[in-house]
Amino acid sequence: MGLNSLSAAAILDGLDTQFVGRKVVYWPEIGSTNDEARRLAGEGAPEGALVITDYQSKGRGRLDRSWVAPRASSLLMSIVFRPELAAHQVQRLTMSCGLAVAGAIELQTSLSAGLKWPNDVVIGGAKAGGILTEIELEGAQVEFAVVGIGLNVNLDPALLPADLPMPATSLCHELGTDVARLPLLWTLLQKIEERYSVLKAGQSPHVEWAGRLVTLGKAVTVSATGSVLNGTAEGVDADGALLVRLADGRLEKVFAGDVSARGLG
Ligand code: BT5
Repeated sequence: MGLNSLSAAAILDGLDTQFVGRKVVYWPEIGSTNDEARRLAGEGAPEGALVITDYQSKGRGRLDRSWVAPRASSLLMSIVFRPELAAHQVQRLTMSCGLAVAGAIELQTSLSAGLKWPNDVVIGGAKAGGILTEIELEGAQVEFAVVGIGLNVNLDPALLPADLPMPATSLCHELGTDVARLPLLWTLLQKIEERYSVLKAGQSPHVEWAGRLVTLGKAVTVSATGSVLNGTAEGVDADGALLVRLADGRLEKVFAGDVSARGLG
């Protein structure tokens, strides 16, 4: 189990990055890694600072939804970034990290990973992970961003609440065998660093990201705060907004919400 046990020393031992994860804080248990990373970022933590844990008592998704993961079953982590992005561009960071998660899964396992707008990692139609990006603003610019990643590695989906809106899965559940978390983490941090460099050079990853989205080209229902749209998911723009073609022919741009393929749940 050596390659499955998390600690700061073990993480640093196999890490092959310049800055992502170079400052690492490991907690056996914490409220939410996003809260702790935000606190550290506010105190001046450098880009790439990583907070990682084996258990969260207050793991969060968007809109105060909870993120549930039995102890040591997952990768639960948050990374501090200081990107030169305007607030409306911050989904670029979520897209980059989503692509990094999908890439790391595919490098470390035989699975194929997809993404679901705006922040889910899916395998075979079920949710295997989620990303929660939170920002602190300085005027209209991002002062810092914290990207939280929850990835179900050796998690038994039967232990999650029964009423999830989308079925859940994990790498282990799909493969039928446990996956060591450290090599997966090392690959993931490396992929995140690579993708972040491209982002910093001013390029949005939206074209590649769109290529991984499982709902594009499908009839979808999009629920945003206070409204529900039915249409066809046609594409995404450079900032990750979903472009939905409505029945009357209009193209609607959706910045935040949840999407489900109609008829498929
Ligand atoms: C997300 O939100 O998917 C983002 C999840 C981010 C979690 C990480 S863990 C490390 C860091 N620290 C935190 O506190 N959070 C981040 P959203 O799209 O809103 O989806 C949340 C919904 O996913 C919940 O309402 C449940 O329905 C479902 N869910 C909860 N736990 C799950 C799990 N382990 N696997 C699959 N689905 C889950």
